Amino acid sequence: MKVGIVDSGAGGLTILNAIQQKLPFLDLVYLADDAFAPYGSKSIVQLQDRLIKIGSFFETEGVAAIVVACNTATVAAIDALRSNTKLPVIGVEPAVKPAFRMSKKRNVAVLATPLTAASTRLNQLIELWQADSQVSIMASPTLAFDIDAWPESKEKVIETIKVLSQTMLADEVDTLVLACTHYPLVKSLFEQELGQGCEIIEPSEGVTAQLLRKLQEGYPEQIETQLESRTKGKVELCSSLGLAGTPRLVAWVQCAE
Ligand code: DGN
Repeated sequence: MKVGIVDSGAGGLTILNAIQQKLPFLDLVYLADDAFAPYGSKSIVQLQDRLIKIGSFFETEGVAAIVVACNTATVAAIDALRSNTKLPVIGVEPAVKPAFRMSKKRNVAVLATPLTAASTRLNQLIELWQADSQVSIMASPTLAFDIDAWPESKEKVIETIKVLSQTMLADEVDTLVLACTHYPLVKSLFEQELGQGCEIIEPSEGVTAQLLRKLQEGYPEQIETQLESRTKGKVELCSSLGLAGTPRLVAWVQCAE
């Protein structure tokens, strides 16, 4: 059984990793949509249009479900994608609920792209779970893009994380929600700056659990058998710029444009 995963770049690999660990029998097609990156600086309409096209691509690939492994694309365009495909679509949401539960000082920071930070969805989630906690929403317009440009951008990434972490430490934040799937790729840099007094939360396990639920709903018997087997699925990495050597993808992007 095949599942499609999309992000603007490398960020969704953090989700792919978790899926592979928990559901190793799945064949995974990962699309790094680098021809359209960064998603964080696109308009909602542009992202809706793009995700609908990506949905059609995954349909032609014969996937059983689509994982939108990107907070920005989820808040901006998941509803549009769901209305345009019959496939189950799993998105990734900022993990604010566990963060508010975990924070002893009742002081949480959420770090995201500007589009996610300003989204109605993030603000609704905060309103729902915040209770008496303080929350700082922090947006970085460059961090996801710079992480994709690693290792050339290493110094820039380190500097950005240092500056963001200093603000969080000054605010006495004890729980940080990484609300962009690129950020867990550099979790160790955050840990280095923030020290042990700050928990860092990311969403990959939650997304994997949700994917499993959806697949069990659609294919109960097949999934039960696969969960018991030791079959290992294939992983195909595609890039819409063709960087990963996938001519099929390049052709698809050209005809979709
Ligand atoms: N990984 C994307 C997210 O979770 O929001 C980043 C999108 C981007 O391209 N900036």
